[in-house]
Amino acid sequence: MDRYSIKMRASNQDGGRSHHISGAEKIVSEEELELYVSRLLKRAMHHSKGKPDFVNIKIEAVKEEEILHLNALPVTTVETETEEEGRIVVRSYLEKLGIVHIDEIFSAWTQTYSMRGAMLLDIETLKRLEPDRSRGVRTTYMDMETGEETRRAACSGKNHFNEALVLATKVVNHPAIAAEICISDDPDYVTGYIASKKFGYVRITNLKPMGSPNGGRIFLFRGDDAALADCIDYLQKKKVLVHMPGSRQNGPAAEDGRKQGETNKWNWMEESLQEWKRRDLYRTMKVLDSPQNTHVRWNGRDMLMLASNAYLDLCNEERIKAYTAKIMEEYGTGSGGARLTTGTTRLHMELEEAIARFKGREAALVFNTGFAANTGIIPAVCREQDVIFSDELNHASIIDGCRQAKARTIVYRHNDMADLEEKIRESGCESGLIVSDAVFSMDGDIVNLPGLVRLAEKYGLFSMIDEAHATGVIGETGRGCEEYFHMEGSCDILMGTLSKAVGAEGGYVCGSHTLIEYLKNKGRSFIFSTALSPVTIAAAQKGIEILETEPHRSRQLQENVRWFCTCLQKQGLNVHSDTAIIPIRVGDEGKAMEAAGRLMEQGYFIPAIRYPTVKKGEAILRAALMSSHTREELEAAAAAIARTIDEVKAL
Ligand code: WAQ
Ligand code: MG
Repeated sequence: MDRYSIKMRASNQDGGRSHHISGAEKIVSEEELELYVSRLLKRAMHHSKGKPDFVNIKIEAVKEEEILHLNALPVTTVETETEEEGRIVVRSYLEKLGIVHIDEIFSAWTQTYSMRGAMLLDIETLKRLEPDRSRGVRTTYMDMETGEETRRAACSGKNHFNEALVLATKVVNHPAIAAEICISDDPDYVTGYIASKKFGYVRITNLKPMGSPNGGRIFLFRGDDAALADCIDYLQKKKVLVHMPGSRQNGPAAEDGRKQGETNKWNWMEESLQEWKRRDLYRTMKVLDSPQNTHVRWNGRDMLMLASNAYLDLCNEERIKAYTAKIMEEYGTGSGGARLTTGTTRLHMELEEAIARFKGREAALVFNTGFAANTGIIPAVCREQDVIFSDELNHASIIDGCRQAKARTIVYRHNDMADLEEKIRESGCESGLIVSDAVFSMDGDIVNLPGLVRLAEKYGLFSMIDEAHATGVIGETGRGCEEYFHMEGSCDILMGTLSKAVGAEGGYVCGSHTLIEYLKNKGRSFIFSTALSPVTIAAAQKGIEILETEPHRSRQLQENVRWFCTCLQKQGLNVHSDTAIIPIRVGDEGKAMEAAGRLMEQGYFIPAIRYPTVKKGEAILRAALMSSHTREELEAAAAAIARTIDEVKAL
């Protein structure tokens, strides 16, 4: 079967200067030829950059035996939040490929912006090898070979991902190309990639700032003159069909729909994500290759962890691991059922007794997560006639618990007891709940427990605090908020997590027998979840035991916080905290992101927190400490943080 290569190029010749609008190419069968010519024409005529006054469509016959068939490179995605992070990823791959002049490659980058083709760079001599330097070398004669669905989608508009995967597959299949790095020209498209035969096509979700039109490609070349001639010939002339894996489930089809405004049920989702990216609010994950410790491995680098909730460094504790391994031998891995059916083991009961004892309460109940605890407890204990009073900075799980409850919710100003009392009075309620974080998760400040409990008692309301960031952290022996205020036993509902200081997983609530029995029967997230596995429960048991028997860990953590705050203050930063969460004010969202990115580059894992998590224009770097950080580590980190904040403020 013979095929045809079609190349379309649309431009505007207005005013004598040719201005590129869009271009595309396909390799299709004879039967498909007319169809694709008209589709490419349609694409040329309906481009967001405007209507072209010159469209060139070139059609050439291609013999089957001329075609090189290649399998598409395997694709992996690395989520990054900033350009700096993205570059760290590129750097780590270049290192893994044995490429040495990485800084020089990065600095060549800006020269590619104005080019229509790619830079061909010799990785040994750093010489540019393109025959025409202002244009660059262009790869052509390539297309994907796949099901009709994907092709149809791919032809209806520019599909960055599919087109790039085809191009990269062709490029890195030449033996003299060690790798290709690429960033799009499209100002809204911040995903780029590094491709190599060895590691495949690695998408990096952020390689440039949103809104930047600066894109380019570098083909990294290693070889002699003969290889060079062959390489250029291959890139420009060899006909390549790339066999794509899977079908349109890959996602790109949805993106086409978005670009072309076609009817596509995924459209709104894609659009919403794009919008989120434009507003600098897009969230991504950082993938670690190590246990949660003061030092973690991220993208092949050792990072000082200043963001973990593993406050007492118990996620990788030898005694916990040994005990858990033994329990896994005895009890296996899964629980097989909800707590009220088949999922309760002796360990579950023992853990609940241990939590109740540790917190000085009659009973406790374990939920699968802290989130599940809050969304289970609040709707259960609040009836239709009740009113919930909730601090404006409460954690999302409390907010969702309030939303799920039949009761009305009234939000009071952060930790403001006068406002709370006024709102209780105004509501005229006779029963209900006051609920607050014990330690607020973003600012690291502590609830006014004396004030809260006093108002609860005065107005006959339940009091509830969420000790996620308090347990193991505050109080002389790490028992949390009540111990901190010397108010043991004063709160009606004590909720917390097993996933932070305790080093395991899960949420809990403790209180009276009545409360716990009621929640066992009415807490929907408790009733309708499969129980945590015996392994997780065992880890939590050992974790609680260590909290009880080794209170010096909490004291060391508190000591670390004082030391770190002092170091930051010496550097001129106005920082204070009584908990393990230390907010360092930056202000501007962009600058906070930039600072976090630069700190990542220096080996410090510390996130920027921005709107909507904190108020607009009040972005922070949020440090979280562990008991096992050393003074030296914290001192060096404080210096780096202060220096970096100065740098970004001067930008
Ligand atoms: N040959 C060589 N270089 C090219 C070619 C080509 N055929 N086409 C474009 N370039 C160069 C040129 O310098 C452009 O300025 C630059 O690449 C970027 O081109 O997995 O859209 O078409 O989602 O803007 C990456 C997709 C999209 C990442 C890349 O590039 C993903 C993209 P653009
Ligand atoms: Mg460019």
